[in-house]
Amino acid sequence: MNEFEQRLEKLESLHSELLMRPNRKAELGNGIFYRYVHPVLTAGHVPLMWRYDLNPETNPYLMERFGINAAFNAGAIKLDDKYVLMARVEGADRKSFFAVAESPNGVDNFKFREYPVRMPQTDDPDVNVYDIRLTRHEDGWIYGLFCTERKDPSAPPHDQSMAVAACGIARTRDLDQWERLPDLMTPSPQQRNVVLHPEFVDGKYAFYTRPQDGFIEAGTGGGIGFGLSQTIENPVIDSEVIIDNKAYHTVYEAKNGAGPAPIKTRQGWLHLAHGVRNTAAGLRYVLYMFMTDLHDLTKVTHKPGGYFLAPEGEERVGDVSNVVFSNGWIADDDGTVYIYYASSDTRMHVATSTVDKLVDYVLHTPEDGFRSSSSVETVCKIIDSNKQLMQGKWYQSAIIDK
Ligand code: M1P
Repeated sequence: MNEFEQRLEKLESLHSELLMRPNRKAELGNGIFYRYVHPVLTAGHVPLMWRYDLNPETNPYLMERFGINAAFNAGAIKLDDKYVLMARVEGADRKSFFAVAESPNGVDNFKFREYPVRMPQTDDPDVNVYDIRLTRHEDGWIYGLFCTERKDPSAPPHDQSMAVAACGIARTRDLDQWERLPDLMTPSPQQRNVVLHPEFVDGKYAFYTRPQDGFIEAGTGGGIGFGLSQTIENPVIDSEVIIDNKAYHTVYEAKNGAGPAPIKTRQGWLHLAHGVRNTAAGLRYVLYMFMTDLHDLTKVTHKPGGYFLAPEGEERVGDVSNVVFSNGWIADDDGTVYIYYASSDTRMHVATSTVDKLVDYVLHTPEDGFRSSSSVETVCKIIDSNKQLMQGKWYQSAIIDK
C-alpha cells in the first residue's frame, strides 16, 4: 500500500467511526433536560468526498482541497421518519452554506446527504447565509428562514467588515429542491434571527423578528419582535411590536433573539431563545425559554428567570467561545423534545426533554425579580416550603412509630 492508499484508509476508518459512534445521555441531568455526552454534528462529520480530491493523479498527497471549519447552528425537522438537521457548515474560507444531515434516532448516526444545499439566489446575491429556522407551515410548505448577509454599500473603503443582515426566505417539500422567495422587508435596517410562526394569524403569515440598528450591536433595536405579512411571496411587515425585550442586569441585557419556531402546547406556545450579555471576556450567549398566549401571540404569559441552558465544559470553547445557540428543536409524537444547540460556533449537540417537562419548567420556575434581594427571597421561599415538608414528614413518621 502506498502512502496515498494508507492515508485514505485511515481517513475513511476514522470518519466512519465518528459517524457510527453511539451517543448516550449524560447522567442525572437537571430534571429539565438531559445533555448527551457527544456532539451530534461536527466539521469531522462532513463527507470526505467534499473535502478531498480522491484522485491520486491530481492529488498525489491526498491533501484536503476544501477545508471545513465548523458545523453548527442547525435548523431541525422530522421528515420521513428521520431526524433532520440543516446545519450551517462553514468552510475554511469563512463562507457558510447549508447542508442536511439525517439520523434514524435524533441523537447519533447523523449523516450528511450527498451534496450540500444549492440555495437559489435573489437578484441581489447573498455573500453569506446562515442560521436557518425550519417551519412546517399550515399552508403545506416547509419554510427556511435564514440570515442573508451582504456588504454594507455605505461602508467606507477602509472598512471591510460592515455588513447588512436581512432575512432570506425559501420553501421546499424535501429540503433538497428550494424555491427562493424575496427577502423579508421590515421597518428595521437590519434583521437576524427571524422565524416563521407555523400557523396563520388572521389569515396572514406571522413572523418573529429581531430588529437591530447595526450588524453586531442591537442599538435601539434588539428584543424579539412580532409582525404580520399579507403574503409570503411578497413578504412585508409594516409594523413590528416587541414581545420580549432586552432588560437590565439579565442574561439578555445586550440582545436576544428567537430560536426555533415555537411548539404549541395546551397551555401556550413554548419558545426557546438566546440571550446575550457582555462580559470582560466578550459576549456570553445562553438559551432561555418563555411561553406566549395561545390566542394572543404577542403576550408573554410565563418567563422563568435566568438561563435554561448555558455553555458547560468543552461547550465553552470554540471559534466564538462561551456561546450556546439554538435554531432547531423537534417535538416528537411521543412528547419527547430534541433540543439541538450549537456550542461556541463550532459544533452541534442534543439535549432531550419532554413537552410536559418543558411546560412545567416554564410555568413553575420563578421569574426574574431583577434584584439580588428578590433572588434571596425566592431561595428562602423554597427553603421554607421544604422545611415545612420535612416537618410534616417527621410528624407523620412520629405518628406511625407510636
Ligand atoms: O457568535 C454568536 C452568534 O452571533 C450571532 O447571533 P446574534 O445575531 O444573536 O448576535 C449570529 O452570527 C450567530 O450565528 C452566532 O452563533
